[in-house]
Amino acid sequence: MTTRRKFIKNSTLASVLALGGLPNFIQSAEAKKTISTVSKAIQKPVVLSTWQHGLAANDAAWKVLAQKGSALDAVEQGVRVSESDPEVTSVGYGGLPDRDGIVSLDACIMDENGNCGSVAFLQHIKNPISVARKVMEKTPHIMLAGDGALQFALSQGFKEENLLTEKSKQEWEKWKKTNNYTPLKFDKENHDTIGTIAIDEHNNLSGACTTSGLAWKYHGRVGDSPIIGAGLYVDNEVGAACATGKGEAVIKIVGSMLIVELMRNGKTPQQACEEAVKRMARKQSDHKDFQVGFLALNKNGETGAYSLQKGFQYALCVNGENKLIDSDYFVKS
Ligand code: SD4
Repeated sequence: MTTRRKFIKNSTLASVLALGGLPNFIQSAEAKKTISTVSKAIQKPVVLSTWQHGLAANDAAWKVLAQKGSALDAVEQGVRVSESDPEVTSVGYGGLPDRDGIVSLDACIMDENGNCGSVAFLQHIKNPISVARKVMEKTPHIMLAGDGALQFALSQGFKEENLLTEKSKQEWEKWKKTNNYTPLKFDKENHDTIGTIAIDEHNNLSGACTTSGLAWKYHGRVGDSPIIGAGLYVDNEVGAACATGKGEAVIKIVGSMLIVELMRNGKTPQQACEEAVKRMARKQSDHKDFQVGFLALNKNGETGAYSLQKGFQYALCVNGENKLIDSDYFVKS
């Protein structure tokens, strides 16, 4: 059996080799020296976020990271920007409602010590990620849902607000006229949940994920985004991963946890994302009809991204330089 220590070493070595690094014959002492040189050569901190609005999230996260702040604070501050932006219609305030016209939000957060907090089916609170963080820090629990989550948020000083903007209400009314109460399919266009993962100066990883979920969903539906292991997972020994797209498909393969475990076993972040998407495709015969995208980051600051379909973009910020990147994808025809 391979020990965890060996896994970590193998995974570091695999990362180095993937960078065109060490020849196979190198002795382990030399290898160690070279690995640490290479690791230092990779810039940290690093933060990456799903979709185009991930650029604004990264900017906010970077402000924290650049001042030697923690990855945990960075990811929370980052995703709050998307949550508060009414133009982002899949997250927080302005998120498209369920088929009954009610906005309900899901979010989770995880830190470098394996602590996590989550809220599901939360209504009337603009920044569910901060409620999730309070669940993590102030309760003996990990996940609060529905009315209980709202009650808890209010007890922590969060303000109750109407999250349905006029624009989202109009979209819902338009949809109602033509759609006979049938939820949308999770096609390639209708979602843009924010997932943000980061490594800070102190070499600590954290992640956050927050969404209003699928537009016109059944009232009460909860996706992958608040589920630790599905929408987000962080293991400070190995790496972090997050997901966007059809939550039902991500939950079935426990996508983010799977990616972290693949990295633990020696895959690079890119290889791990690809393997998770391929597993999903193998096991879910309708995979051509929906979109899922994953992001991953390892302890060396290396990143990966892969999606089922064309069109997944993510924002990567290294050394203060924030770029939007087109992800590679699986379904090529
Ligand atoms: C969900 N995964 O609720 C979320 C939605 C999403 O980009 O990611 N949209 O299933």
